[in-house]
Amino acid sequence: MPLRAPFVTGAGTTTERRLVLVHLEGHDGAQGWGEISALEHPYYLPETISGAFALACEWALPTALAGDPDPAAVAERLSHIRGNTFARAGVEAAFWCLAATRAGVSLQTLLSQASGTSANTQVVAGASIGICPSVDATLLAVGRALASGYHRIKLKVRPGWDVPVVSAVRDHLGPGTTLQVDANATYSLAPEHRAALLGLDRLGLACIEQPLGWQDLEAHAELQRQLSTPICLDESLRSVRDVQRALERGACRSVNLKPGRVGGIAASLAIREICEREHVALWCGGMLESGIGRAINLALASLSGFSEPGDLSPPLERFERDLVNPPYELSAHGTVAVPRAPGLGFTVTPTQLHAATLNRIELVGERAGERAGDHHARPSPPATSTMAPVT
Ligand code: OSB
Ligand code: MG
Repeated sequence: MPLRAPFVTGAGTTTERRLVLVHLEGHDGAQGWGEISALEHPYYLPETISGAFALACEWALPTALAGDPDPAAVAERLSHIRGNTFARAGVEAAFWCLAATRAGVSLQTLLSQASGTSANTQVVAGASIGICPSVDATLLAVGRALASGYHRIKLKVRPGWDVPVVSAVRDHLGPGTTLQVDANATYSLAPEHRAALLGLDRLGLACIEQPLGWQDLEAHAELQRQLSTPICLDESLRSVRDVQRALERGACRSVNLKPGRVGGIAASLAIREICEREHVALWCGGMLESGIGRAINLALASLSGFSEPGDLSPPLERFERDLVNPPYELSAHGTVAVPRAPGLGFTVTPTQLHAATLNRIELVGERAGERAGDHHARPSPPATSTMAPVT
């Protein structure tokens, strides 16, 4: 899916989004959708979208299909796969969606029941603004986001693009608007970086997201002791255990929760519970998803415990076309309404889907089960391995 404009972060530039969709169709005709939202490049986290496609076809789907389709049971089987969180999560999400469809309830209702917590009918959204060519271009983008109704502005920063641009935006906004930054792990504790981070600390930010290395909880804990602004972790939190460790060490005071990054919805529900119990700020992050992935994030973010606006902007703001109908939209109040229809709650448009599809692999009946049963066998390569448009 081509982006309307490149999305630039400290981790790299995205101009076109390749995603992997997981579509389940049961013998009863019930359907489930999931989305694998790993990025194209390995500069955000190690997982790439091409690798995740292979892992889903060769391991995650066969494992998921090899037993009880109950989503908690699927999540348990998938938990034996190490890493590869985005691939696992996309497959698992499709089973949550399928279960909701079969129960005749919305994904939101299923998640609310599974977590024993209440849910909101509207979810507050924030805007994530990439690194722009100039301060003026940034102010323009911020102005557009405010006019759209967003309740929070998140600016991407990196060394050399931080205190001056963020101060200019803070001056423009005044002290009352929620502003935060996301560094995508581009800073260190070297003196010049530390000075910039201390400069950001004076700008009244809601949080500084992932300033330091993706594997470095200790450095974040050290930095958090020196900042009054809460550190929020993104890349560093790839499991329930990671969240526990980060909180124990004081490495963050805010959690960006992306179901793909933590390995799925079951893990997300456990993290939600921890954050609610420990009164830790929690919000739902984004991965430039299509309407399918956004719909799943939306259902999750509607649960109690999500205390801050999420990266839940409509896909049509970034992409020329989306895959769902009615479109995923932002209200004039800067919220997104959670659909009440059974399952995903949005209809996937076959024409859009077909037009956007580059490659497709189908696992059918016994074949899927057969491949899944034998964990020790080397799986055969995918049936279709070229990236050619489907005609
Ligand atoms: O670091 O939060 C991030 C998008 C892709 C990869 C990483 C990140 C992002 C975002 C969210 O900032 C943007 C969105 O999905 O609206
Ligand atoms: Mg981030």
